[in-house]
Formats: sequence, C-alpha cells, structure tokens
Amino acid sequence: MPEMPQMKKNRRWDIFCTVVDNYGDIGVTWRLARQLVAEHGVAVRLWVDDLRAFERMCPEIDIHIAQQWQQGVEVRHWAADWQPAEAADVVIAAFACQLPSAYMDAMAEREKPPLWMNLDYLSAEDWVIGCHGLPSVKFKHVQKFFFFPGFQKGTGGLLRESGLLERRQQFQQDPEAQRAFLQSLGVDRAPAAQLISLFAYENTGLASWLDALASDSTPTHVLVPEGRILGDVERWLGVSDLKAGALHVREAVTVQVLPFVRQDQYDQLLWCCDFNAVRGEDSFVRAQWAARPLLWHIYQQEEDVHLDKLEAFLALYVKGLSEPAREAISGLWRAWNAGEKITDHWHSTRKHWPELEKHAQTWCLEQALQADLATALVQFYGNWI
Ligand code: TRH
Repeated sequence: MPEMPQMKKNRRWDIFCTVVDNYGDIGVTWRLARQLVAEHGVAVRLWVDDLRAFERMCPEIDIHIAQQWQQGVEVRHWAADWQPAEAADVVIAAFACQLPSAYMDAMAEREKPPLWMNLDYLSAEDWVIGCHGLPSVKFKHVQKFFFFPGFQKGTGGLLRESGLLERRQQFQQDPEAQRAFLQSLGVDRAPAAQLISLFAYENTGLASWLDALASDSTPTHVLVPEGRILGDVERWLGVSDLKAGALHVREAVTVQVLPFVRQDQYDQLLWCCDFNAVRGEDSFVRAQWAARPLLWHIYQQEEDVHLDKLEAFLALYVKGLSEPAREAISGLWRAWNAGEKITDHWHSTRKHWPELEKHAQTWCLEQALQADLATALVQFYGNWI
C-alpha cells in the first residue's frame, strides 16, 4: 500500500500481549508484528508477559532476556516491574489486555496522542460489523478504538501475509516438497492414506472419531501435535505418556504424535493434510487459508457464549453448500464441540467430500478478497491521522 507522507514519521507501533492461556494470544500478535514489519515497514515492539508460550512457536526466543530482536520485531518481556518506556505512535492492546498505568501516562504525555486500539477476538457474529472501528473508552484525552477481525465486509478482516495463498498453492502442487516436509517431522505417509491433523482441546468425542477411522476401508494417518488432546488419544489407544515421535497403528488408523512446530511449519502441515481439526483462533484461520475441509474446536467461554460464535460462523460458512452437505458439516462441528459421538456425522461428512473440498477452496478465495488485518490496521491509522 502506498504510504502517506505523514506515516513516514509515525512508524513506531507497540503491541501488548498477555498470554491468558494456550497459544492464541501470542500466536496472533507474533504473526501480526512480523507482518507489520515485513510488509508495512513499521518498527514494532511486541510486549509479551510470558515468553515460554512464545518459545514453543519461535524456538529462538531467549526466555531470560528483557529485550531481543526476532525477525525484525523488537520483543520485550512485559515484566511485572514496568520500566519507563516512551509511548509509540500506534498502540495495540491485544484482546483487551490492560496496559501498564505508567505507559498510559506516557501515551497521554505525548505531544500528539497515539492511536490506541483494542484488537479483539475473532467472531463471525453480525454485531461485530457495527462495532468495528468505533471509539471505546478514553484515558485522559487519549481515545481508544475497537478493532474487530472478522469474515465479513465492514470488519477488520483476517491475518493473511502477502503471497500466502500462492505459496500454499505451490506447495500443495508439489508432492516432493510435501514428502520432504513430512519426512522432516518423521512422517512417512502411506500413498493411499488420507492425512488428518488434529489440534484440539480435550474432547470426549475423539474416541468415536478414531473408532470410525479405525474401521474405515480407507487408511488414515492422524497427526497430533503435542497438546491438550493427547490424554484422549492415550485413553483410546490404551497407552500412557504419549510424546512426540510416538506412532501407534490400530486397524486402518495410524496415530502419530508430532512435536509442536514453528508457526510456518504448522502452516505447511495444514497444507499437506486432507482434513484439519483446529481450535481457538489462529489455527482456525490458518486452516481456512489451507483451503481444505476443516473441523473447528472453539475456545469454550462462560455461559456457553462460544456456541453463538460457532453458529454465527457456521451460518456464513455453509452458504453455497447443498442442503445435505450443510447438514453433514454442521452436525459434525456441533457434535465435536459438544464432546458427543461423531461417528455418524463423520460418515455423512465423508459422503460429501468432493463438494466440501471444492467449498473450502471457494471459501478461502472469498475470504482473501477482503483486505488482510495488518493492512486494515495500517489503513485505519492512515485515516485516523
Ligand atoms: O492455542 P489456542 O487454543 O489459543 C486460544 C485461542 O486463541 C482463544 O481464542 C484464546 O482465547 C485462548 O487461546 C487464550 O489456539 P490458536 O488460536 O489456534 O493458537 C495456536 C497457535 O499455535 C497458532 O498460532 C498456531 C500455533 N501452532 C504452532 O505454531 N505450532 C504447532 O505445532 C501448533 C499445533 C500450533
């Protein structure tokens, strides 16, 4: 995007991230920070309160140091004893995290106050369109704005690096690159086997899915990155202490545990698989860019508000599918998120496979018509100044 003259001198962005749990908070902010640096030429400081989660997806992180540079991003440990820091031109509080009060004072003391935004969680609900970009609270004279990612026009869009879909397509058309990548993870895919990646929270429905895969006439290779679902996998296999590298065969299904890999490798894993079970926010979006059928395990919230979000996404996603395919995929997603048996839903979904595969590609292309989230943020800033 061509830069406006004023933006040239206003290039410092601060992104604040508190790791609530899991990897989504750091996953989203790290991805955003890198893209802002690489594609928009801004200087980014990423303030993170817990570097251990970060280290899982970026092993170069030194968890013991307060300041370091990773892929052009200045990474700062957001320690409890906050040291004075000058406020940046653009300040992003990710997922409603509370900024240090001394930093808020520093924002207010600037001659020109910064653009202060709250980057919210992703939701497909309609109200997001009405709230995106609206003013929120004020601190002294510094105004905060809501910035909502989303799937529809009028939202802030989704994180998508430039050239991502082209890279993905190239990789998916290159069996040798896929083979080499899988081999680097210790995966030897049997030629006839369908490949499934499984990244999910604990789920009592998993046993029914693995039962269905084990008794299928098509062999399946399930790749499970180390994480919260492993307990359910262990129970189904009747083993304990599953670790990366473990491989177990039960009838037609091979279950293999993978290490937690770097974010870009995780993308490649999704691109290799015929079907991706994903969760939370960032892996969910990456599976959509993989353009393959997917299953979303949504992050549970109090009073089941997450179920409204699930329905809102489904309502958008199934548009354009035939009625039976709609029912199959919606049934599968609902049952998975309720921790129910999914055997029948899985069989129904398999019946509509070609349609669902084509639909995943169409959905991906449709979503890519919207400006990506980093570009939308930069544009928001451009309009604001
Ligand atoms: O880890 P999550 O469950 O994160 C969640 C959600 O973001 C949720 O909305 C939020 O409230 C909660 O955290 C606090 O799922 P998510 O969002 O998919 O994040 C996982 C990140 O980990 C994503 O950036 C992809 C990355 N990843 C790797 O880099 N390597 C891997 O091997 C795997 C499996 C994931």
